[in-house]
Amino acid sequence: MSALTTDIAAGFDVESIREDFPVLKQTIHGKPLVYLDNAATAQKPYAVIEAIRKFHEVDCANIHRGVHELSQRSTAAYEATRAKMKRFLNARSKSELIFVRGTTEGINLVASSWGRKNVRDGDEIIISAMEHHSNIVPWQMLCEATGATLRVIPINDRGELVMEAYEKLLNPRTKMVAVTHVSNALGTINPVAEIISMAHRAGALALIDGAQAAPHLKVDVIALDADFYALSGHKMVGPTGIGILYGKSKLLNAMPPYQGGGDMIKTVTFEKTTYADLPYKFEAGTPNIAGGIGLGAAVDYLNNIGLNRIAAYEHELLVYGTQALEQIPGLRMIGTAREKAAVLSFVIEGIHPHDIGTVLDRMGIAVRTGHHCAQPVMDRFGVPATTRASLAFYNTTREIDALAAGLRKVKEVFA
Ligand code: 7TS
Repeated sequence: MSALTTDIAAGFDVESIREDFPVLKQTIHGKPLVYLDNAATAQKPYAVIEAIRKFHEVDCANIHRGVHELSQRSTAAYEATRAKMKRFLNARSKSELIFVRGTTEGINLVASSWGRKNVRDGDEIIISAMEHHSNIVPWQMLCEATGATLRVIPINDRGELVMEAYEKLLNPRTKMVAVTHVSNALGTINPVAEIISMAHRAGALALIDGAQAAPHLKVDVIALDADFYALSGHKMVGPTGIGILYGKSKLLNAMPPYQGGGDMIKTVTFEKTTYADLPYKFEAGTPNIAGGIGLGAAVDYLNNIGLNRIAAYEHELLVYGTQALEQIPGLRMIGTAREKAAVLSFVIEGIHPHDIGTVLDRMGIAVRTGHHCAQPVMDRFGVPATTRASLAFYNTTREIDALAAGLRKVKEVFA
């Protein structure tokens, strides 16, 4: 069975943590649910569910506008999350944290607002070959609109960025380097501090897609010196429809608004509108208030366990899972980076991933199959799709054993 050896992971009481997640207590097709699709979205603890319920039951009002008690309570709870996110990411100021729908909207905000102002014909944007579509398409759209060129850092057979190739791509025309911190399809943890400092030396800015990093490892935007950092609440045990874009205030201040509307203005006349200060300049309209409050509860929950302990425990799961799956004949792991988060993406010779996923589902095991919104990664490894088990801190070695047994069964079915 499991051998949880590291000091930090030892004493990690996963069984009591699981008690906090009601969704995990059910059976699917008569079998205990084994939820291994955490990179798509994480499950929510009672603390998050309760915070959202309390908002709707007790405090519900619009924010930033009422003198009445309920509006003041809602505003305080919503803005408390901004303060929590400031500490969570170690930003310098709350005003550097913009509430967005998620990572996708955060990246689109930068590509659209910063991009249209700063990128011209002949400029270059660098991304990598392991990006999620949400860190490819917004930059492609910017390039189409401006005449800039998209350049792509290649990846090696393990699924790591080829840093020498990145060095060669950088030049005085490079305006932005946008890469993922952790790959959703491969699990690779990229050396983002180095990537950012190389971008800065070339005179470019750097945006980091933190969708898969923020739930699994300690992020410090000052230590990284990231110019922009985007994340999604729903992947870090918070609700859907809420996320954070961090940006350095001097950059955000110089950017035009992304959307116009209520809450983002100082004064409006038909002749001229003046915009609100940060962060509100980028927050037009009534936001996802319940989601923002739920995200605050999620961050408290993660902090109570501790990101370093989460990372250590999940690493133990990764090692255990890699060993378990590698013993299955015909299974090929896609993504074997030396620095890796707990993502097990693989193909089995002769069996389509969708068939694997369907048979596993009948056993109560939830995995994702397909291209994981990272089609260029599939092309790079010459596969149409993979099966992906993505782990979280509430998963257990017992569940990995169930996955391995399930895969043996899949092989029998399709033998
Ligand atoms: N970037 C990365 C690295 C991601 O993994 C995802 C979502 C996104 C951006 C987009 O996040 P959103 O919250 O704005 O949708 N990744 C996945 C996945 O791996 N399976 O489903 C969604």
